[in-house]
Amino acid sequence: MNKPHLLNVISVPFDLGAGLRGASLGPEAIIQAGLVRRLRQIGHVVEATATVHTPQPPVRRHKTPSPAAGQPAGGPAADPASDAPAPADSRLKHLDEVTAINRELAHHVAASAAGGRFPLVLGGDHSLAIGTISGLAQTHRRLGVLWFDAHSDLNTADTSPSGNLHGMSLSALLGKGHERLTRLGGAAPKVRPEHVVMIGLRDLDPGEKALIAAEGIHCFTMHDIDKLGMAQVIEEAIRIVSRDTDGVHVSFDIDSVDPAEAPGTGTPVRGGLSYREAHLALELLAEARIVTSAEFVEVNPALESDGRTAKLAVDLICSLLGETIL
Ligand code: 4U7
Ligand code: MN
Ligand code: MN
Ligand code: MN
Repeated sequence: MNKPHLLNVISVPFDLGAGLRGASLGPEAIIQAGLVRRLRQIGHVVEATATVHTPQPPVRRHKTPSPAAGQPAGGPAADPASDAPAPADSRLKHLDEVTAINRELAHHVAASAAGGRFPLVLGGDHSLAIGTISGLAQTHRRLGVLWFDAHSDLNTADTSPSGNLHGMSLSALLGKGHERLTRLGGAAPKVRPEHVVMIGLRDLDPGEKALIAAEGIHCFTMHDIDKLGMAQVIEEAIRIVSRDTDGVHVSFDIDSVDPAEAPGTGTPVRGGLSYREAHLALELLAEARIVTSAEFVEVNPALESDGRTAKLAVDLICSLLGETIL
C-alpha cells in the first residue's frame, strides 16, 4: 500500500451552486456509507472530520437609519471594509452564498495542506472546487489538476446557459469570470491551463469549447477513452499533470460516471465512465503516488432511493487512496 496518509475529511453540505437542491446531503450520505471505517482499514489516519457551513450573513450596515417599516430596504449596503468590491451579477445565481462558503472552505483546505495533511473534500456541488483549489494554491504554486466530469465547468456569466455557478468553477480557477470568484483566497489564476487535464467530457457548451481551444486545455473526452482505453488515457494524464507541478489534485464530479452506476446526481449525461473505468483510473493514480488532495462532488441522495451513488463515491475514494483488490 501507499504510505498511510494523515487525512482531513472536510464535509461541505452546500448546493446553491447547482440548479437542483439535494447535493447538500451528499457528505452525510458518503460518511453514512462507511467512508471513515474503510479509510482506516486501508491504514490511513483519519483526523478530525470538519464540516464547513455557510457563515452567518454579515449584518448590513446602513449609512442612514434603517428604513421605516414597510419600506423597501434597497440592495445590500456597500461595505467599504469588505474585500469583495465587485457587485453581484444577476446571471450568477447565489453568488454571495457561493463566495461565502468557498472562502470558508479555502481556509480549511489551506490549513490542512500547510499542515502536511491530505485534504479530502466531500461536496456538495462542484462550485466548491473554487474554495478547495484556492486553498490548495496557497501552498501549491504549480498545482496539477485532474478534472473528472461529464462537463468542463468552463462557463462564465457571458456563456452560461443556466447561471448556475457549478458550471463556472474551473473557468474561475483559471482566472476567467467574476473577480469575486477568480480572486477568492488569493490572486488569479489559481491553476495554469497547461497543468489541467479533463477526463470523461461529453456535454460542453459552445463558449466552453471556445475556451478549451483558446487556452489549449488537455481533454480526454469519452470518445478518446473509448478509442484509447482508460489505462492509456491515465498514463498520458499523469505525465501531463506531473510535468513541472508541485502537487496533484483530483476533482471528481460523480456525473463523470455513467448514470446507470451514478443516478443520484443533478446533471446526469448518458454515455459516461463505466464502474470499472472509473475505478481503474483512480487505482492507477494510487499506484503512481502523485495525488496530494481530492474532492468528490455532485452526489445528490435526494434523486435516488437506494443510496447507490454515495456507496459508489466511497468505493471510488478508497480506490484513489490505495485500496486494492488483493
Ligand atoms: B457540473 C451546464 F448548461 N454546462 O453551465 C451549465 F449544461 O458541476 C451544466 O459539471 C453544468 O455538474 C454542470 O449549467 C455543472 C449546462
Ligand atoms: Mn462539474
Ligand atoms: Mn458535471
Ligand atoms: Mn452536476
